[in-house]
Amino acid sequence: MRFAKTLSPIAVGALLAIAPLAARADTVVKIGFAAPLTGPNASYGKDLENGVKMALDDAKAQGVKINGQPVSFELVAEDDQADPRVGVQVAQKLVDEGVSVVVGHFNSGTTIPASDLYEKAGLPDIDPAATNPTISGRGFKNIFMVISSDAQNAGTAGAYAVTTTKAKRIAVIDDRTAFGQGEADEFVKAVKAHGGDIIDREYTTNQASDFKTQLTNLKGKNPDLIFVGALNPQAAGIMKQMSQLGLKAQYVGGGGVKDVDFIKLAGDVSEGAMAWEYGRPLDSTPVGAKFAERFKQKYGADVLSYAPFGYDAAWTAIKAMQAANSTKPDDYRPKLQSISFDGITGHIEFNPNGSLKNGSSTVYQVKNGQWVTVKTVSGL
Ligand code: ABU
Repeated sequence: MRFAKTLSPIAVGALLAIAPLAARADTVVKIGFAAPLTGPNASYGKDLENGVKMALDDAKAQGVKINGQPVSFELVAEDDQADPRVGVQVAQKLVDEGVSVVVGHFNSGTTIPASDLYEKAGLPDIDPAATNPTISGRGFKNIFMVISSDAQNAGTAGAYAVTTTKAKRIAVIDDRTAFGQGEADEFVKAVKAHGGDIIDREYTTNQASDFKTQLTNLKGKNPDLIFVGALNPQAAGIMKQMSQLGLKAQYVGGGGVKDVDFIKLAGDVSEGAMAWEYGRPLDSTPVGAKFAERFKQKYGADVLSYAPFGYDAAWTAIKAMQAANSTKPDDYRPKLQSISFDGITGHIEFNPNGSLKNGSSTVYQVKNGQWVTVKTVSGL
C-alpha cells in the first residue's frame, strides 16, 4: 500500500502496461541428469550428457511451449562417479532440487538404487543406458527405459552364439557388477535355452587390471567363444591379455564395448572382436546419420555410444510434458506410459513395466581397426 501511494498515476499506468510482458517470461523447467562424469566411466557419461544437452538446445531452438507458455529447460547435471553410494546421494540432491524429471543414470549399479529413491519421491526417471533387467522388473511406475534391457541384448548374444556362430565350448567372464553379472546371466540363460554348453565361468571386478589367472583357467578348458560382461576398462584389458596368453577363442562383448575407446585401449589385438549393442546402428537411418553429423559439428567429436539414447530420453520427457500441458510428474506420467514417437534410436513406446517395446540388438565386429555392422536382430 505504502509503495502504491508513492507512485504517480503515470508510473502505475506504465507498470500495468508491462505486466503482461512479465507474465510471458519463460517458465524454467529443471531437467535432472546423473551419470559418471569423472573416473573410468566418465567418457560414457559425458557422451550421454552431450546427447541430453543437444535435445534441450533443440527444444529451445524450436520454441517448445508447455500449456501454451514458453519454457526454458535448465540442465541440472550430477556426477555419480559410477558408484552406487554416490548415485543415491546425487539422486537425493536431484529430488531436493525439485527437478521435473531425471535422465539417468548410466550404470545399472547406480540406476537400481537411485530409481528406488525416485520411485518413493514420485519422480519419473528416463533411463538412457542402464540395462539390467531388474530396472524395469520391480513394478515401479516411475522408470522408463528408452534402451533395450540385457534380457534382449545379451539374450540375443547367447542365442546367436549357439545358433549362428555354432560355438560348442562357450565360456564367460564378468566383472560382478549389476551390469556385467546381469548381462552374463542373461547370456548364459539363452545359451542353455538354445541347447548350448557353458564350459567355464570366471569372475573379476570393475577395478581389476590383471585377468591372467582367470584367462589361464579358461585357456585350460579350450573354449571356442568367450562372452565378456564388463565395460571398456576391463573388457579391453581382457582382450589384450587373451592375446598375450595365446587364447584364441572368439571374443564377444556385451553392451558398452562397441566404441572407439575399446579399440584404442585394446590396440591391434581388438581385430576380430565381436560386441552386441542395443538397437540399430546409428548410420543405418537418415535421422541417425543426421544426428551423428550434427553432434560432430556441435561438439567437435564423434558420438561415442549412448548420446542418441540421452537425446531420445530428454525428448521423451519433453513430449510427455507437452501432451499433459504440465511439468508435474503426476500430470505427465500417464503421457509417458502412452508415448509413441520415432526417435533417433528407433520407435519409443513402453511396456506397462516401463521397458522399451519392440527392442532390437546389433552385433558388430572389428575389421581393419573399425567396428562394422554384422547383423541387427529384432526381438529375441
Ligand atoms: N548398458 C550398458 C552399460 C551400462 C550399464 O547398464 O551398467
